[in-house]
Amino acid sequence: MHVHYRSCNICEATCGLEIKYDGNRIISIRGDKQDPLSRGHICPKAVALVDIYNDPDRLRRPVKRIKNSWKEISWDEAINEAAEKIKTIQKKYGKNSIATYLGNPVAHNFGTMLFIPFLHKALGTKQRYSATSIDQLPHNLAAYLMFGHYLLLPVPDIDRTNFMIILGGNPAVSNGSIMTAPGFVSRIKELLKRGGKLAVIDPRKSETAKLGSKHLFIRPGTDAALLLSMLNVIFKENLEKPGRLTEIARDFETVREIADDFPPEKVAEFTGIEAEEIKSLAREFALSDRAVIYGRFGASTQQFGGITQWLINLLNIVTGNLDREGGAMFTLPAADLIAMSRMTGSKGGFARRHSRVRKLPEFAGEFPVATLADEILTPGEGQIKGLITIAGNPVLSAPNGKKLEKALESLEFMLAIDIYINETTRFADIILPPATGLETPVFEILFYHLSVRNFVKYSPPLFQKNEWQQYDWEILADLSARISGQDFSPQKPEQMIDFILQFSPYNLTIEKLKQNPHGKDLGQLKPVLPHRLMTEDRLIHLAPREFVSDVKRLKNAIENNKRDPHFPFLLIGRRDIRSSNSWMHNSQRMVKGRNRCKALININDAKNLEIENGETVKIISRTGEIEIEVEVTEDVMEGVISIPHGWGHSREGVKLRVAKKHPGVSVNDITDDEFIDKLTGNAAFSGVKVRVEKVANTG
Ligand SMILES: Nc1nc2c(c(=O)[nH]1)N[C@H]1C(S)=C(S)[C@@H](COP(=O)(O)OP(=O)(O)OC[C@H]3O[C@@H](n4cnc5c(=O)[nH]c(N)nc54)[C@H](O)[C@@H]3O)O[C@H]1N2
Ligand SMILES: Nc1nc2c(c(=O)[nH]1)N[C@H]1C(S)=C(S)[C@@H](COP(=O)(O)OP(=O)(O)OC[C@H]3O[C@@H](n4cnc5c(=O)[nH]c(N)nc54)[C@H](O)[C@@H]3O)O[C@H]1N2
Ligand code: SF4
Ligand SMILES: [Mo]
Repeated sequence: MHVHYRSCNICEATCGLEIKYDGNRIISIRGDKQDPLSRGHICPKAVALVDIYNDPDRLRRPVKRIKNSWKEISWDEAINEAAEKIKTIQKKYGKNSIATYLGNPVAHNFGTMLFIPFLHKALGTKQRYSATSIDQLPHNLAAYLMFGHYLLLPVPDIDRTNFMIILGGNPAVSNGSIMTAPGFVSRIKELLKRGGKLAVIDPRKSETAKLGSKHLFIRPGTDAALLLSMLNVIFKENLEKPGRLTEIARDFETVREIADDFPPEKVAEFTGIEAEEIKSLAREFALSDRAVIYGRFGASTQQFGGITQWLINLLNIVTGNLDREGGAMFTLPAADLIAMSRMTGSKGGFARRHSRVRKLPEFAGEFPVATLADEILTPGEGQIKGLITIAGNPVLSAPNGKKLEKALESLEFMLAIDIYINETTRFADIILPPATGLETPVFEILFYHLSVRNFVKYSPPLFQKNEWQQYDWEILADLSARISGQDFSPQKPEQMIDFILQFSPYNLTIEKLKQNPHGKDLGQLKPVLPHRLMTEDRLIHLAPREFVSDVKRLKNAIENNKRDPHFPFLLIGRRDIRSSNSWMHNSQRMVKGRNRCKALININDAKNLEIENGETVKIISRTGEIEIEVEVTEDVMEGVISIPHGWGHSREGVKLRVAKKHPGVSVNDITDDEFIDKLTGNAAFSGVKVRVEKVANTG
């Protein structure tokens, strides 16, 4: 029996694992107590890594679709045919006729991340999409416009704070996002034990809210109004204390003027939070010596996601909590993409061009996923004719999945680099399946930028891939070379990491990291401003015009606030500890037991509609309808429905035997591709208007 140590790369927590194995049989997977960051924490998904390793439905060789069946073909034939099809389409319709979509697991595989630029270079297409714009684009835009780099994302210093406010995040289940804090629950328990407080603002009394000292229900999509009125109180009562940030930030006066317009009384009805509650929250926050506001998914994927993330940063700044112990801090990672970009210049960039059909702004070279279907379905110069998806399942993850399905069906060619034949990849002509999970090395380069301590770890593969398997990066290298006729002759991903490691002061190499199988703690977060700022004037920009001018839209929404009689409910999402977005439901131990794909409805709403717990109802929106079991609860706000995403595996042609037995329904069949944050183009999943109807003859 042997022991292998590695990081789990399923979610952003990057927990250390201790894996006992014999040959290629896994004996146990436990938390690695010697990992200095995760200290032994893991969640049930880590164990499912074995199921993915052994999954008979996982593709191991390339497949080609011939009508409705799939045929295994050789790597050479598959990549060659894909490259030829792509070249033919680009020759006929132009470079932009091929689009790419990158899904979430790309961010957890350094080889994939480092080699995607080669594919984009080979393709020369401006039609680029990723899960960013159905997730954290507002965070990236706020970082870019305020601090000068899309990765300068402040992280809550959770281990040293005394007061944490969480808006739109449920780290007790998600294990944290833009906050690599494995073992979040124990970290919060430590905060409470040292006399600190946690306040959660969420339309649902979530698992995280239940841990906290205070929970306030908020109407979905109204966080920006709450935050502006908190600023209003802080300025009015002279509670601002930016301290040393005064010298390194500009435009304080503009912020004060904007906030002046938003007294708590004006936003109380809109947000559903009483003016007195807002005042006391603002006071408590401003008067705490170490406090941090942290907003995540629910505060980002909504109509006002962009300004919400801006306002969260502002609140941390005016109270002096940015770049300070116990506040919102920046990391100094060992593989520092921010430092490296001083050389490469890739800091971000916003609205340098707009999408063809709906004129939505580009961010960092990508257009919003909410308009991908339009770009495929709308004829004309520049129409997308071919698509490459890499580790993405947008049929289940993008808004209005049904429309996207129609779009995918109409493509002349689709290539998927993926491990499964799922809801999205079943439309592909060719699927190229990489080695994955325990067969890959792990170096969570992005998440070391977002970690609550400076930390780094390299884990080699546990199992060597077979000689006929390829890594994602090898597929990308081969495909790029065959498309461009040019060998980018890149180094291996590990060599590229060695190069990036030189931009930090830690003097590390992959070889040195291999000597630290539990990872290397690089210490608590330290103040790094102003020298880490990437704005041209090396100042924090408190009032970027993009945000300032978007405040008007919020003001209008507050003034015209009324319930839509046809769609009186607002939809929100939630996560389950045993799911990872859409793709882990083919593991029996992740799906067994109770049905997890349910709609939560408030007890009073259920009474009014004469709906009972466990009943199946119809939920209808502008874009479609689904039938789903309801759970009646006091934990969700009145007028709100909560449904998890990533389900809906009963679609024809999906080759996931376990998942098909626990299919659930896809909430993105009723979310709306036209309901977006108009500033950033990010999808608005929170606050989609729906109505609930009884289904005839349920019994
Ligand atoms: N309504 C609603 N919609 C949402 C969300 C929500 O909360 N509510 N959440 C949003 C968020 S935060 C995100 S990040 C997106 C996720 O959106 P996506 O990234 O599009 O969806 P995933 O379900 O993560 O799909 C991952 C895909 O990668 C494949 N895969 C897994 N491992 C590998 C690998 O090693 N290599 C390759 N090549 N492929 C692999 C899987 O088979 C699957 O097809 O969904 C978003 N959509
Ligand atoms: N178990 C598990 N863990 C995961 C994932 C998973 O699928 N499963 N996915 C991973 C990914 S890709 C991501 S991005 C992260 C996301 O991780 P988190 O950011 O923690 O996101 P969620 O768990 O979806 O929690 C969002 C919370 O926002 C609330 N909310 C909804 N709308 C609003 C609103 O308008 N205002 C406010 N204030 N709150 C609102 C919801 O009720 C919910 O409690 O999780 C990651 N971790
Ligand atoms: S919390 Fe995330 S990183 Fe940790 S074991 Fe679970 S899935 Fe893996
Ligand atoms: Mo995400």
